[in-house]
Amino acid sequence: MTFPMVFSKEVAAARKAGTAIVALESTIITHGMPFPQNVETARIVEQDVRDAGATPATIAVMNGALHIGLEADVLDSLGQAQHVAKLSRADMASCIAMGGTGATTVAATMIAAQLAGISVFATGGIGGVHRGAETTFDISADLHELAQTAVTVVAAGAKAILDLEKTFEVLETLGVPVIAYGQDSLPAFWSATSDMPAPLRMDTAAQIASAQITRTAMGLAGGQLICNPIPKDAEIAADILAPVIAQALAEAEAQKISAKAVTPFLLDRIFTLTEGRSLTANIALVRNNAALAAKIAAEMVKPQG
Ligand code: PSU
Ligand code: MN
Repeated sequence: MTFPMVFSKEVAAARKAGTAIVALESTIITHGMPFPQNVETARIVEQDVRDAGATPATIAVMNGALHIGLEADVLDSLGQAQHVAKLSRADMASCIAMGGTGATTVAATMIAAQLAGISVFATGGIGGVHRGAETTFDISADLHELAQTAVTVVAAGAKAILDLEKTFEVLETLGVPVIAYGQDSLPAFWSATSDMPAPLRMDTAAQIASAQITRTAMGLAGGQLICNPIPKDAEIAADILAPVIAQALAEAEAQKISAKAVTPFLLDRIFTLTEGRSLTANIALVRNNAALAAKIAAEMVKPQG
């Protein structure tokens, strides 16, 4: 028994040649950004990966097949589709079995990347521990995935709508290396820095690749989270965002938004409340992450000494 896995032309060629590939998720396209910026961004990010010397593999489930790399027309239709499922570890297999279509979250994209032999993945921000998780228990499956699937995830930290302290505590408990790129503090998604010291710091793509390879060689399961700060000229200061996030959270609570709907609801409200500035920053940070991921992927495919 197997399941359908479809590679885009460029990903198939890169696999054959053994060159660097970077996985990209699709929930950010369907649930994280409005149309048409979502499709435009997805395309630009794919080009950023190419420009930095790797092949992009945007991942999604289309009509029951796991797609590793989306042809341009498929990406277009996914970006405009309504009511696409948001797939995590819990629901990816059932979506494939039922012939469905769904976008992959960080957790599901990591699983798909590993199945396809891709070891580096770029996104915006991972899911994490939601504020108020002590009563709702809303903790993203992304965290457990990092603990068990050997894929290096490049993000701008966890989304600042979350309880960042609790998110990093859980990652520590799960044994996930959290590595800040080029600075001592953890970035906070829309803001480049925070007052949280980074557990680990690395300054080169080669160091990051070597750490993942060493981890796997030691028999340690799981990946690593690379926290790459948003470029300074694109950041939104944390004190400007704090009241906006607070308002979005209050609205989510008043409207009893729960489960998978929480993150998309908050991102959409913050987009409106910042008059689009949050989206501009989000696009800048994803592009920055794609470029770093491509460099790490290039290091990963070099013969290791
Ligand atoms: N990063 C972004 N925008 C997003 C997401 C990440 O810049 O929309 C998505 C990712 O797919 C991540 C998901 O896995 O949000 C987390 O959702 P949840 O909190 O329901 O686990
Ligand atoms: Mn959740």
